[in-house]
Amino acid sequence: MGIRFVTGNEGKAREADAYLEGVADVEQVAYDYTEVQSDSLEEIAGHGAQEAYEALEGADPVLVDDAGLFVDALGGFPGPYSAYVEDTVGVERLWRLVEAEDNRRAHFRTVLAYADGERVETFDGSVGGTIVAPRGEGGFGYDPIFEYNGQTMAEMSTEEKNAISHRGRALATFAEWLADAE
Ligand code: ITT
Ligand code: NA
Repeated sequence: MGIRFVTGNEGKAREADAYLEGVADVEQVAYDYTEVQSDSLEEIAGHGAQEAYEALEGADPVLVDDAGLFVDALGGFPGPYSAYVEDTVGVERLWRLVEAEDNRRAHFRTVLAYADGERVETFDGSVGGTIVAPRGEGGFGYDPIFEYNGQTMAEMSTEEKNAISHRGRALATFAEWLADAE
């Protein structure tokens, strides 16, 4: 089956495509859905998926992915503001902010929302790690400063990252659901 991954972020689509190989054909579609004001990633992603499905021509289901980085010492910042903070403050300066803290624990969380015109379903995944000085050339976004088990996510291949990441975990739950739904 074909799935339209609605995102402006190539990295997300690349990871979903690799993960769902043999399960679904992932096509990246750029559509600027409304990000409703909410602290709930489920609500933001669910609304986005429903809106994108209605606005786009075609029958293939859509997936939306709403993610954030939550730093413990910063009260969960940047959280739902992660995209804005990446664009304004930047990844290097976020590291500088966390460098001063004793507790550098953080987690990534993502919510995938699926819409096929009949139903909207959400699947979430998260992973805990440590904020470190930037290392690595792979991945995207905050990957260079997020360390898991001795490696930053930017030092991992797509497959390695998918095996442990928030997105990989959400995609695993989604793939299980899809297999049961078919
Ligand atoms: P779309 O909304 O078009 O999907 P986006 O990049 O704006 O793309 P988000 O709002 O979900 O997506 O992303 C929040 C921020 O978190 C943004 O700065 C991303 O680069 C970053 N991010 C999301 N997933 C990530 C991951 O797996 N690794 C590193 N950074 C990630
Ligand atoms: Na976004």
